[in-house]
Amino acid sequence: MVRDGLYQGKRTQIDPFAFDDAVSDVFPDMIRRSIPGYQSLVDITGLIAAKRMRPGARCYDLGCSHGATTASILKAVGDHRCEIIAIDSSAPMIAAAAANLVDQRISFKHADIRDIDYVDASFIAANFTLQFLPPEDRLPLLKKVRKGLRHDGVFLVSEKVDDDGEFAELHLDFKRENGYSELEISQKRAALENVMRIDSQDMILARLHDAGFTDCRIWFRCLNWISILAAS
Ligand code: GEK
Repeated sequence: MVRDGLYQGKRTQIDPFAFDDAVSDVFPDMIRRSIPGYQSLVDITGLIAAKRMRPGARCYDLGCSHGATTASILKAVGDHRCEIIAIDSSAPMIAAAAANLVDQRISFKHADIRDIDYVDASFIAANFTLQFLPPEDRLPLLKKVRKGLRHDGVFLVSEKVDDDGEFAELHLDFKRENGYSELEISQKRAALENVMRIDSQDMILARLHDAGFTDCRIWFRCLNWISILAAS
């Protein structure tokens, strides 16, 4: 795994964060050192998906990056027949996912998750992806996702939440503990401004409700990072 040192050097200008080659090259290290609970959440996402996926079931992985969630789902379903559609709008990310995961059951799509027609899905996962959409595009996407689920299907969505200062401060401690310097933390924060726009937990739950998800449960939380299982 290549260590993330992207924001180590002092920059005179901070460009908006993008999922480009440089980010993709260090991505597995970056996400593990940045999101508390990431590995457990991804591992359990697979177990949750496997419970919903009968043989032949279809699922979608929205913003698949290097394919960690898809890999977890495949591990949990074992040899069962299924179809996983793994989508990412970043060319280097989807190329890395396709190189990492060679399995006939996966279709990789280099596409925007807002442009996909979701059909007959037993499970749809969006692990830390919706927070990168413009806020006004989130409800229309959630409506499409809900319509694309089977009646017994479930949507799993994970996001950073805007919370009280204590968890946000502890999240910074988590990053420091994982070797990020104050300069790296502040430069990355500046790069993410206006790119990653987070909502409160209440706002996320209200939006899911507005999209028609009547049964929403928070199944995972680590500091200011949460994951919700949404069904209707
Ligand atoms: C994981 N789920 O490892 N359409 C498609 N992809 C998008 C869009 C969009 N509109 N916007 C952003 N992405 C992964 C981690 S990372 C989270 C997800 C993070 C993609 C983007 O290219 C990136 O690969 C991913 O969403 C977000 O479990 O970096 O914090």
